[in-house]
Amino acid sequence: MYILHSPYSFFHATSSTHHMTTPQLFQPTRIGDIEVANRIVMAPLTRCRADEANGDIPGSEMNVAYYRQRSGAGLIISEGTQVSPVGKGYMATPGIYSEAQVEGWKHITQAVHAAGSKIIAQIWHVGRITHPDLTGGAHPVAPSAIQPNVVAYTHNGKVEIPVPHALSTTEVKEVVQQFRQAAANALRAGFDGVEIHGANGYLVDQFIRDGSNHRTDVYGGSIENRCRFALEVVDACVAEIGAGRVGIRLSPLTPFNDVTDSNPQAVFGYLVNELQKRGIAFIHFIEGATGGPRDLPGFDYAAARQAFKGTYIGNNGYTRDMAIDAVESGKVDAVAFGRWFISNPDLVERLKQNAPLSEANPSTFYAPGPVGYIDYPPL
Ligand code: 8OZ
Repeated sequence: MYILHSPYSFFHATSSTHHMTTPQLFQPTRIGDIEVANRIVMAPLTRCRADEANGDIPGSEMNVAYYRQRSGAGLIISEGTQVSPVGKGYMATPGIYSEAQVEGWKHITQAVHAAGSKIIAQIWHVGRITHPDLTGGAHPVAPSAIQPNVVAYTHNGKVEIPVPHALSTTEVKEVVQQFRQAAANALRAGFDGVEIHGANGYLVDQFIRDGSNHRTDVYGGSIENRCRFALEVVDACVAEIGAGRVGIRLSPLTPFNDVTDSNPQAVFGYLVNELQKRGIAFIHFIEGATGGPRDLPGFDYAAARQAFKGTYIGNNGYTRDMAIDAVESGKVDAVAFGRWFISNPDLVERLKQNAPLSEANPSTFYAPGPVGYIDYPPL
């Protein structure tokens, strides 16, 4: 056979003796209403490079270049974007509550779409994990007035986090509306949907867990009550943009940001069942400790995968082989990579080719400027 490159001869060559299959990880699918080119997700990554002086605005040329470079991902989940000024917990993280922020995000979503990928906004409220130096002077808020054993990093250096103000029942409802507005803003900014940040010890997680929620109103006490805030946020986003464009990130076992729960299986098991009833697009699980060991006891991810019929996105320390196997075996529908996407803008191509991966430099994770942000070379 000498017409080596005709599709016909290629078809015969592959379908007869050497049948080569592309792992499902690299094949298209749907995540809710969103069609994606592959099952590799870029995890949300705080990079602290928004325009803070002008109001926490994203969308500089550098920000656009960063996301465009990573558009090989089937789906990009944006860095956490705060739903209000007091929901901000780190320097120079972008917001999604002002018109200028919405305009800024448009530059990013347009660039990602032009490059053939999809992008959703991770909508975020840090709750007690902040300091007035980061919020324009506003006092941190939380389910209960319990100080976390965590420090904040501000322009004045490392500072102690104060005892937070416990939100009143009325104030909780106002925060739900801020998430709803953030979902509306995300669609106006050109995002394909939202991921509610329900993980890593921030506000939603602080409500879920009994270590940080000692409330005696309808938002505290029983498992149903502790999940009420998360589910009201989900319902508000679903009402605003539709269930097929809403997902949530959960980390049932993480100790990150000083969160604890006496029975993660019970509370997160209930939450997963309730999320299934609502038909949301996906649950994004950080399996184990965020950025740490995966094999912690106390939550059955396989049971959650069975209970939830939407897309299951797995995350935390996946290698190429783990990701391919997890999708092939049906343990997960998609895999999110965080750290590897920092230092390998063309991560999907490298995984396809089984090419070596570059290591990220942690000293540039949250530092301003282009170094360690847009200067990692592709293959
Ligand atoms: C690391 C540094 C700053 C923020 C998270 C949003 O843990 C974060 C975060 C992580 O989800």
